[in-house]
Amino acid sequence: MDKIKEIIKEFNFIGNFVKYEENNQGNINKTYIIVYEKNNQEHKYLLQKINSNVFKEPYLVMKNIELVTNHIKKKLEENNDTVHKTLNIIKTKDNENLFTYINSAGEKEYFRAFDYIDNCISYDNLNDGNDPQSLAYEAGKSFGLFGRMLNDFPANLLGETIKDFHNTKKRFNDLLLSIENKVTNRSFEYPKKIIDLISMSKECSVIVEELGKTIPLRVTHNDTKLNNILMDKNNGTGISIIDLDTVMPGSSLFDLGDGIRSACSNSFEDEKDINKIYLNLDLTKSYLKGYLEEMALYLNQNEINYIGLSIKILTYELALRFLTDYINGDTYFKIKYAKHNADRFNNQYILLKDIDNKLDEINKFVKKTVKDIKKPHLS
Ligand code: GN1
Ligand code: MG
Repeated sequence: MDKIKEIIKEFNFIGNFVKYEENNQGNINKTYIIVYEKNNQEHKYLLQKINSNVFKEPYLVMKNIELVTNHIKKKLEENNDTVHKTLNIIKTKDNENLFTYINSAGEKEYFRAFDYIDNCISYDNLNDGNDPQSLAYEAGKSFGLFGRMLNDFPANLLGETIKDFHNTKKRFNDLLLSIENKVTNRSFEYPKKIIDLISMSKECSVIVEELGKTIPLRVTHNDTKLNNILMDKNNGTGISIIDLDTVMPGSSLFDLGDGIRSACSNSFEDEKDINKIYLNLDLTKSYLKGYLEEMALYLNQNEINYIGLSIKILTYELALRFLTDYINGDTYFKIKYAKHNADRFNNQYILLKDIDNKLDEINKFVKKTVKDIKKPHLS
């Protein structure tokens, strides 16, 4: 029998199996949409094979997700919030969060399932939507709400699913190692850009240096790409945050910086037309407004002061990661063509330079917005 059909049988899906199809979004895990039917009603599920090359402890990933989604469910209930949703894990028939499949090579493959959240859409780029400004606001608000709902969740209950995930200093050292190790000779393609990246490494280590000191450790998502938000197909409201594999202790600045990098950069990560690659300031302001409306009252002054810089740092970090993977011979990110990681690197680099020129304006906007939000609460 077809392997996926065999695996589907291991989960507590309700009704009769109709069909499944592969979904190609995401750079890491493999995803399938599963359709079941009961009493003439369709019910969809999501089945995912966890990339265990990236996530070395799949059970820890699922434990974190279970804890965090239970907490969010409780918050939504307390607030009588029926609009927002969170992931709902479908257990296996053995009541486990994961099914382990042993493949023909004798290796373990880890599968998990969730309810499919219907009537939603996720965007790779805000310009794909009808009203990019309000979508940017909703995107910021969605991750802000996520942060706010987890504000009282003790970070020490969660394990680190990928060690040093946003350790920008370590990411920088990894780049130097890849150049030294010479699995390929690809570093010779970018001598000037590499020197430039080296010159920025100190400035871009600020969050890592201050984390747990002047920047508090919180429960954060850590992969706040635009397409990790499900939005209502009809009115664009942010409904749910997905892809919770990297939820772990971190900084609010990782989430906000990466969110703006991803949502407001005006183009796809592998855009071919380099004229389209820049940070769209209007979208950035809408995103920030949405985020800060939810989170401003919870952030400390240092977190607020570093917001502009965090967009630069997270873009720098991803530029390092794409380049490192390219030099290492494309072992981490899924690629669709030979120079995919090279294109992704070049784009993040262009974006980085553009963000640098816009930091003053972003910082001014943050200051004013936070002041406006806090004002009514002072009286
Ligand atoms: C990966 O899984 P996906 O596509 O949402 C990566 C992120 C990167 C992103 C860049 C676990 O995210 O850190 O920012 O690609 N996730 C992991 O596209 O490495
Ligand atoms: Mg991911």
